[in-house]
Amino acid sequence: EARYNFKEIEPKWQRRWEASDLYRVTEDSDKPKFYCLEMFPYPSGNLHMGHVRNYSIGDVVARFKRMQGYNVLHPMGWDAFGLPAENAAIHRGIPPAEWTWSNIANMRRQLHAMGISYDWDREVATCHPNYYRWTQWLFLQMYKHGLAYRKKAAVNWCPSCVTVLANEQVVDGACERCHTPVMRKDLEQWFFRITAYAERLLSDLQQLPGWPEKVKIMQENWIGRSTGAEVIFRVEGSDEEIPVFTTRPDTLYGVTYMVLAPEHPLVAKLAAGTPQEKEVAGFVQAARYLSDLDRTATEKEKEGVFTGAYAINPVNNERVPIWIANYVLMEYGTGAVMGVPAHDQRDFEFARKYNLPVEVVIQPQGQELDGATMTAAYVEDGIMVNSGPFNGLPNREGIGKVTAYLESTGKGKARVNYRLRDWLISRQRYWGAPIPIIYCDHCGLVPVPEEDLPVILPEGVEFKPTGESPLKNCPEFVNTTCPRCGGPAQRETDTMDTFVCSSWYFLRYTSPHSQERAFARDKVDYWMNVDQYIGGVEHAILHLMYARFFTKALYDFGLLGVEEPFQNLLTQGMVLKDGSKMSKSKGNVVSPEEIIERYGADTARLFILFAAPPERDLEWSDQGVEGCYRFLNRVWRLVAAYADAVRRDGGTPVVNAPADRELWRLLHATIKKVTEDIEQRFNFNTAISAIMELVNGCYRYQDTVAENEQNLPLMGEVLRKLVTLLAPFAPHIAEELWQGLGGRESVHLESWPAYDPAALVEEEVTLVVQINGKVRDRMQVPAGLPEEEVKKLVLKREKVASLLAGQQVVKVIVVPDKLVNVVARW
Ligand code: ANZ
Ligand code: ZN
Repeated sequence: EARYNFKEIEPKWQRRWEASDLYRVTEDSDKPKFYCLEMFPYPSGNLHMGHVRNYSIGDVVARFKRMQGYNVLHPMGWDAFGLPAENAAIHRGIPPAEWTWSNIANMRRQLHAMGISYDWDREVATCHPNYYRWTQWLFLQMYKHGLAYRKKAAVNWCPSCVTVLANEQVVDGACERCHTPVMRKDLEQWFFRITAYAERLLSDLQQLPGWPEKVKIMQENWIGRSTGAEVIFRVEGSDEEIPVFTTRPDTLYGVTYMVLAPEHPLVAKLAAGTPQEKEVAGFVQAARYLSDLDRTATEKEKEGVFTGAYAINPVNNERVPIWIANYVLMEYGTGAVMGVPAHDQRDFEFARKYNLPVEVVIQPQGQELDGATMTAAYVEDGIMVNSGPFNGLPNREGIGKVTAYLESTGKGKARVNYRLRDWLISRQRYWGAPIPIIYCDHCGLVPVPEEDLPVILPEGVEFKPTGESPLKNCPEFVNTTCPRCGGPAQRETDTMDTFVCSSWYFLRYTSPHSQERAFARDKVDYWMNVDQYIGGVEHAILHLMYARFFTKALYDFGLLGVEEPFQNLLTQGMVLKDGSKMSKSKGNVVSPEEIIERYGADTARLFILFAAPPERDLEWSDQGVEGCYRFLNRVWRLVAAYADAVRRDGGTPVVNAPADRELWRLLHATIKKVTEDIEQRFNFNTAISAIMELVNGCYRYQDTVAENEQNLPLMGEVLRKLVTLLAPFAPHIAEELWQGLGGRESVHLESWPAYDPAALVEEEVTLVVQINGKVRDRMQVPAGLPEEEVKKLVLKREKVASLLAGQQVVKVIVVPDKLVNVVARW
């Protein structure tokens, strides 16, 4: 009998599945649909263990659902635009397209070698003109609906990557990719108006019970909703007004100064002609080199300068100095803050540093605060004091009352503020989807007509990191004619953030070949939304927020019938080695290709699914891999030992003998456990251990039951079910063994086994009967029989009664399902 030769069977089945279109799907209204999606990879060149984990998890879900009778869409593609391709071009002279496509080819080959059940016919690559044409088209829809706009903005600028970064790509004040501190720079940029969806993005999180709580909390914090009021301060001696956003209108009488962000448009005007003018200009210049995070960090020294101008407090007409300071951000609220040092810690520190007055307006119950002597801001609740008509009110009530007063006098209004900023999508980069806009001297900004799409990314472009898009060096691209007047015009040379491309790829999978539209309405309606999305938690904010925004916008444009893209989300843990994340920089990488070469894809998949539940981090273990490989060999030998006999001696099993009944019970208990572990909890690890138990049970049966008494129809049934249960985890070996057991069609077309609840009951057990500790008898009783019943039964037995004749029963001790001991005396 042949040994387990994964090197032969894995490529063989991969070829046959491919040739028979086993995983190809089309819309089928007779079946319930299931859309199973793993986050598509960036084609860096090679699969890493994180990919292997992500796709193995997804493949179990897809195969399991397919066997349960669902019409399963399980696609794969490439998030193929982005910086690394461009860096390869700069450092190694390889054109980005060539680098990307050859990486895709290699990774596609590696994915095939893993035996994942993708419908490859639906493969997409975001860098293909057939794809980015529709990314451009979606940009135009955003533009048409007022959700894409251009403005000059102070942007995050990475001096090392020489590009603009989205707020989301700035981590701890530094570029997320190269960790260089980020600067501020004013540039004309394209934005998507995601802030128009802030409220829906927040409140619709409640419609997502199938998302991890931690991801929803991260999104909630990112959106950062605050309620309060906008209060309008007048500038003394001018018509200018400065609105401020505050969450504490109850402290309005405690304002002792006002602060503007250094970039606030009024700054230069206010300081003009004052003795402070020069100092102010110097301060503004310096602030550009500080990131938002550095500016607002609580441990950071608050610094500012007086502008020389004054504002008027609208409730008491007090005159307060206007300062500028690094702790106020232009992008938040109105870019201006009312300073209330007695009740805000940052204001307090600022006031103490620059000798500004501290005025208490909220008094704690039973305690007298003094602004001159207090050592920290009082930020708790209390009673309003020094607040004119509001004196004596609890401050929580005061918030509403002061706001109402401001509204009635036209000096302010209630306001909700979000931390979420509009999404900056321009990149001064080559390898991305060109923004389909033309600038005409005569007509101004003109969108490229839809029928002229795609705006093709030209080849043979020169790369010089200048901070401008390399497309600027390409006159054939830049120079064009105006679609409106036919005169000379220039193309936009910025490309789109790659997060734009990945915000709609799950829709393209539903009609990947369409030349007419981004996605066909009937197909997208059939498949959406994604029933199970699986990926890394590092995308908790960016990608998942943008994809939700796109889905909502397209719903509003009437192009989609759903408002949320991903019904259920599973965020997988990391793959660790020696306690830290597997990564090139740590030099602790185990390459999937090596593992597949040595043990086969089935072992690699099984190990990664067995080593930890999907959401937890997983520690790589060579012994663990070895163990999984031994297990598959054990399954192989077991099936090989019975395959011929089972094929000859088929039929429905008759289960009578106790050993047969035990094996039958174990089979059904295993089916139940594996089904529930996959379906309810994604506990693939415990599902796999249950399958291992079943294999042990089979070996026990083989070892303890004489060969001529072994129930071959039963064994056949058990092995066929065993192989079926194994199929989602280790698809190649399962297929090979299935054929060995006489299967005609693919095991992956089998129905998922159902268990028989009746088979789970352990029907009868044998009790040992003792009298005064000596074994005297045995009796068969129903399993789990209550103690009282056992006592009655044992005393009624003829043999026991005769042995006890003339004696007195003192007590009866019962060990349930095992033993009963009668204690008796003469
Ligand atoms: C006066 C005040 C008094 C404030 C008080 C707080 C406490 P969240 O909760 O994050 O929304 N603020 C407003 N705009 C700002 C900006 N552009 N840069 C820096 N700080 C800004 O915080 C809102 C509070 O942060 C606002 O309420 C304002 O300070 C400050 F006892 O106004 B408050
Ligand atoms: Zn024109």
